[in-house]
Amino acid sequence: MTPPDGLSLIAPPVKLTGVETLKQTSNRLRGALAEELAAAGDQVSEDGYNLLKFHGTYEQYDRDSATPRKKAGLEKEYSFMSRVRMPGGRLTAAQYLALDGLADRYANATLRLTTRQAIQFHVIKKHDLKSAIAGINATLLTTLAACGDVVRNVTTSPAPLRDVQHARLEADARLLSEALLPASRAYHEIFLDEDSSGGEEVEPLYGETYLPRKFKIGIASPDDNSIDVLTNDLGIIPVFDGQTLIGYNLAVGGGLGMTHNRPDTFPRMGSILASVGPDELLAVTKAVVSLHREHGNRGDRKRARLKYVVQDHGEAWTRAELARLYGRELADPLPMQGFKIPEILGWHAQGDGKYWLGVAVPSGRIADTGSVKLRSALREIVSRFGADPIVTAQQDILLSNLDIVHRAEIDGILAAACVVSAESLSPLSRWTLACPALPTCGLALTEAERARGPLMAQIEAELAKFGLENERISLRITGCPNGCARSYAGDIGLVGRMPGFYALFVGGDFVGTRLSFKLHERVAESGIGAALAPLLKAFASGRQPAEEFGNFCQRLGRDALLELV
Ligand code: SRM
Ligand code: SF4
Repeated sequence: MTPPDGLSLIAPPVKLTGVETLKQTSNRLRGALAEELAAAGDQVSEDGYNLLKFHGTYEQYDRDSATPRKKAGLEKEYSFMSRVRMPGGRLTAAQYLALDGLADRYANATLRLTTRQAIQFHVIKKHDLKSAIAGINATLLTTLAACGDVVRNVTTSPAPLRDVQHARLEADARLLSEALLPASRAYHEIFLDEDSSGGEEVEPLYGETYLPRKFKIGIASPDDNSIDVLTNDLGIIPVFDGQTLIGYNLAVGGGLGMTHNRPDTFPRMGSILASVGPDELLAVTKAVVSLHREHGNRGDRKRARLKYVVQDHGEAWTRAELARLYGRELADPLPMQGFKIPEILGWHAQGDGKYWLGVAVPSGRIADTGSVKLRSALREIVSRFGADPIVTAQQDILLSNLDIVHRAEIDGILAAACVVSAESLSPLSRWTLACPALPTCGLALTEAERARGPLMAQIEAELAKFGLENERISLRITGCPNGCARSYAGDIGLVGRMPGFYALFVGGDFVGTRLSFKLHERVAESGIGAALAPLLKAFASGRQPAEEFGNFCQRLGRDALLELV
């Protein structure tokens, strides 16, 4: 097997962005981070901010208090968000309990499950950051490369079904996640006090400027596309004949972020370009990463993702160039079944005598809030019954490896904590994602997580009017166009446009194979239900048998939908 070509093929860009120069001059991501973290004060420098991302951490500030504090002549309240890299969202009970403890000790007493099966800590103070990260590493987890211009946390279908197919998904996610970590020991030196050997360090895959931008990998069985595999830079779809793996289909160039008023930026679903055999996954993945490394735009970070390489050069070129980097011909995509998304919340048999319980976590925020003691209930179940948690890309949690004899007791713990059971969730609530947005996200234009409840309530009221309250519809809410809750996939997308206003997207599909389109540029937060009402009314009366809402909107198209309004 020929490895990807060396770094000599990187074409010198016309004008590098500042981040490119920083990467190159940072001594493999070290910069002055160690000194900055040890220094007084609650902030790091701009270079420190950019380098910290590679180590899984963002500097943030409290957006709620920023304006009043400014008026009072005070500095913003700075803190840090750290993201734990967990391939496929898999954790042991002991790891979960350790993270839960760290949330009290160093963060804001919440654990935030992400849309990429990771866990985030918010509001870590600078003087606690090193201890928090050391604590995470003590559980044999890491924040390394959870953010930054590298391969991020690898996602995969979450259900802990104990069969050959699911074992393969998990093993592949772990393999790729581990193999594609940066080689630099900077993280271990800065956060874990590892002695520097002083030897020369090479980054065989990334080179000294790493990737032009983040790179995301998802691996999905067609039976469960809850990770939206086609929205990844590289989507991998294993194809089985019975229990035998015959190969992997490769979807290249997916990604969702876009920038308002930059029509040359857009969401894109990955193109299923080729397939490889069962033993070729790691080598071909390195080739796709190299494709990004060599051809991604290093002069414009807004247009630096692999999706623009694929879109600009075309699929035929991409496949040929990928084959060149891979060093051999690529096979055509294998025939595969259509994508599905099964229900995995509630109780399910794993197939090995054990059970898992899927628990809904609104916006992925594990917290004790008012009468709902979700965090305490999960802690009790994990510690008493040894459940190994799995974070889903729908921001929920699966408690695996449970004995069915404990079912009544576990259900009782959740009920006593006022946690809504899977059976009692409204279908809209079941399938709604919202990004963190305010107050932590520096890029948020509107609320998302905090507006999830009120926005859902508006839409549910309209659904009820048309007898659609039991309809399976996915809703994704983001506070800006970056699409962190995958707002351009799924049935309905609400995308923060300006404070109090959302762009309304419809016409994607529930199983994540098609992008939605923008129906309205700006809808006031209080008018979302009203904006959807005519569409829901027409859907209730004019849908085809078994037609889903997104497919209905797609069939009618934007102009016809606007006429309904
Ligand atoms: Fe994201 C930036 C949160 C999944 C596209 N994302 C951010 C930052 C770090 C804001 C920033 O750069 O300052 C957000 C931190 C907010 C906070 O307070 O925590 C943030 N993104 C999230 C999470 C936590 C949302 C969630 O509700 O769970 C997800 C963490 C995933 C993880 O564990 O790694 C998250 N982000 C996504 C996804 C969805 C996915 O990957 O499945 C996307 C769309 C797919 C894609 O990448 O195109 C996404 N995030 C972005 C972008 C736009 C990137 C682009 O190239 O267009 C940004 C902005 C950027 O990178 O400059 C961004
Ligand atoms: Fe922040 Fe925008 Fe991502 Fe929401 S979609 S977390 S507002 S970057």
